Amino acid sequence: MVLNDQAHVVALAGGVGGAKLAYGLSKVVPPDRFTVIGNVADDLDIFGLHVSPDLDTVMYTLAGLNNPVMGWGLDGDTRQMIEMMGRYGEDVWFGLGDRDVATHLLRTQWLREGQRLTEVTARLCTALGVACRLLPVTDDPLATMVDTVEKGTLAFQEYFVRERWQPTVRRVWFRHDVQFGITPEAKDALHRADLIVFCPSNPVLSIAPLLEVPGVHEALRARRGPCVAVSPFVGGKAVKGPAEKLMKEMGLDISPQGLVRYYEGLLDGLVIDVRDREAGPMPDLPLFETQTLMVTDDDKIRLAGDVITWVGSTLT
Ligand code: FO1
Repeated sequence: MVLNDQAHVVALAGGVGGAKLAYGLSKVVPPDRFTVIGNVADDLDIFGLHVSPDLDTVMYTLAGLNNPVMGWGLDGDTRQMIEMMGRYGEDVWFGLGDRDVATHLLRTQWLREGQRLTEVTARLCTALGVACRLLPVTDDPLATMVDTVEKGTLAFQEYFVRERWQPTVRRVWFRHDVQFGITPEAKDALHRADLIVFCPSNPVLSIAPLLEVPGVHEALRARRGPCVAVSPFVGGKAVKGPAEKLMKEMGLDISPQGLVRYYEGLLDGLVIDVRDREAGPMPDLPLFETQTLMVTDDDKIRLAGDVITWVGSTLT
């Protein structure tokens, strides 16, 4: 790796694409120098449990335990609990695996005992052998809300899972208390970062909620090293999920130039897929073209290594 061996790397991640690059980075950056800051705005309370889907997707992926087909949930998990809920007549649109429930039971119990989500996440990660740090961006309540044409205002998981992201999106906004903010741990990680990477997560649904938290923008603007994004688009299309559909509905430009504009001057460089090298006018900042599709673990590690090497040779 060309980036100095002592460099601290922070990844901003949410969802499956973010977790994949986070996994790759965890294999090329020493664990004591690598931190993932995760989205919590798609958390939900269901059946009395506090579920943090994005933190869990990253945690399971870093632990090598994720379901490789869906990208979220645990590999080999079963659905007996949720089937029994169905027999009781419950509307089980949000699928919790039997072993996955253990994570939510413990998280819920520890939160009720007064531990912060940061502490709870650290305990879960340590138990699963995750050596790097995974930090929720905030310990305060934060919820992504989606205003749709057909179904009115929906909570994030209602839009994403129950309605299978089919309703037309008018606006995405965030519900939170007046007082909310970045955790001291996430703030410290951003301040010490020599490189910040926006993972190829959905810009509106995964990265924007992180940027929304008071303290994050300020920390990014005061960054001491470069901040780069890996585009979530390949050949002008989202690899998975609603990013392309939703951004078009919101009138946002999904080209590399549009992505740089969406991140409002926070980027020092952008990584795009080779298939997007002709995708309209290119932004006026350093660009790195490579294969960004991550199917195998080798793809994730290769992309992470390429990003680190490019930053080290071009931006530092
Ligand atoms: N995604 C689905 O499409 N359907 C589900 O039933 C579902 C359940 C689920 C349970 C736990 C968990 O950690 C994630 C789960 N996800 C499910 C994924 C999740 O909704 C999304 O990946 C993220 O929230 C989007 O970033």
